[in-house]
Amino acid sequence: MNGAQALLRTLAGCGVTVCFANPGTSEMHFVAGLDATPELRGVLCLHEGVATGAADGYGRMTGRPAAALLHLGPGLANGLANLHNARRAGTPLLVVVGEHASYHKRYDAPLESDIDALAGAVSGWIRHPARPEDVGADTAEAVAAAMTPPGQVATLIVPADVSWSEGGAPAPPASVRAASPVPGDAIDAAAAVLRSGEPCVLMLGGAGLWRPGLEAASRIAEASSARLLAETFPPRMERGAGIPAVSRLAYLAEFAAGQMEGARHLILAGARPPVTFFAYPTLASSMVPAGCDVHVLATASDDVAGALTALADLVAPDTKPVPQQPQRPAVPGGELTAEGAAAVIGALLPEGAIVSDEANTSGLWLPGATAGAPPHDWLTLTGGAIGQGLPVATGAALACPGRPVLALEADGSAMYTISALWSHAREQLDITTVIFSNRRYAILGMELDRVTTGAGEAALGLLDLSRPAIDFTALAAGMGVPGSRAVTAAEFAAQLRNALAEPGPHLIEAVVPVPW
Ligand SMILES: Cc1ncc(C[n+]2csc(CCOP(=O)(O)OP(=O)(O)O)c2C)c(N)n1
Repeated sequence: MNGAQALLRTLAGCGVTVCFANPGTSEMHFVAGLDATPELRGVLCLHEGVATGAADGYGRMTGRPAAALLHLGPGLANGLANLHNARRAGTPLLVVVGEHASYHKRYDAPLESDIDALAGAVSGWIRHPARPEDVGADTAEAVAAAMTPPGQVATLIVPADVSWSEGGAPAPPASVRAASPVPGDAIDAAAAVLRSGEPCVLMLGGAGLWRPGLEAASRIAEASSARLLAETFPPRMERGAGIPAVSRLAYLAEFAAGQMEGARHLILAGARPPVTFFAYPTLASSMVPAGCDVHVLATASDDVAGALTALADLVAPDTKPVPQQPQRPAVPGGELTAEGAAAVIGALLPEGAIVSDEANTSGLWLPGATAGAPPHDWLTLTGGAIGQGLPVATGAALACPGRPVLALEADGSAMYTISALWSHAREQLDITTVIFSNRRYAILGMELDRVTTGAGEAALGLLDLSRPAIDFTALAAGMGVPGSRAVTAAEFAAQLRNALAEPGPHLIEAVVPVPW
């Protein structure tokens, strides 16, 4: 058995069943080994940003890593932005990077680069198996490292000669560390804060936004005066009718400040202390109000739901969670707007849907319009690196066959990784992509207005996507995805209904104005 075969057999033995791949010459032995490893499904992605984003979506939905197979330093570099998003999400994800044969490196061949430096920017764990004999154990450890709570990017850099040389053997799975239990002292301290009667915000993040954490948090809020808030960009949030509803902290610092106003205590459960997305000359970076004490109940690597449940049992032993009531907006009429599109989506969102949300400014009304829809999962842009939504939808659909996936995409962001549509078609994934076509980098227009005055034509030209207008239905058709365009709310509703009713991928270009 060669090193590549040992790698593949170990992955299969560790339960890694999907590999999002964009291979090159140094990965040919890995590719050749796939036929003998039917447990591992290779999914071709036409850009590495699709492969890494898809592995992120898969990991967020399953709690287990998918592999992303990338070609040397340049392939890894192409995938970095979505690995950054995965790192911020705490997603379990295994990157396999093929490297030049060890004896070839000193010749400084064209693809030679500093793979370690690139991997180091996003990985919590890096290993280079030096001999085929090491590959099995290193792979098993990589999978366990990726699953270290809450999850991290683990990168295995495999020289081509280690892949092709004999001497490999599969290794059994390595043990995975469980989420750390939260000590009783931290729970008692949070209980004391809640009992003080002083204004308190309980901020939830990570696994705290899944149903058990939300239910415990709802009990706590009911029995105390604590306000609940969710982190601004959660990796995966369970929401909808029957699940306690929690608002997310706003992206805009001015609104977020209002949500935090008056808090004397901030209890963090799986969330980081809130900060503004960027620095602004006139705003503080920290969103913690002056005079507010911060208490860490649980970090993202702790057992967040366990801590919340223990806290609820202390301060709210007889209190039940308050579920969101079912409620859907009416389908509006007239020209399509972002607000109207949100209402249509809220009206039609199917039960069990997975929403990959990269709608940006067009998504302002989505949380409200979908709050009372049947239960669903909501995945957000965790690291601010756009081009995540279509790939994450790809991975989520492969992770959860049988569940409908909606990719809600701003047009500018969609273009970064538009080739994900080709993978949607090739794998016949049940993904409905909605492109909010406002033909602008609208958020940057807003940011420009916030920090400068009198922007001229040259400046505004850099934020304009209308020359030429992007024909998303043609792009979709070119990649095998049936597409349509909607300019009225009624057209959008009819097209969304059809897309959701028919299995396989669809794209709807929703032509909307900028919301202001
Ligand atoms: C990888 C990456 N490159 C560039 C940016 C900077 N950026 C932030 S928002 C944005 C434009 C977003 O436009 P679009 O996706 O169309 O959303 P809209 O603002 O129109 O709602 C850009 C280029 C980024 N966040 N990430």
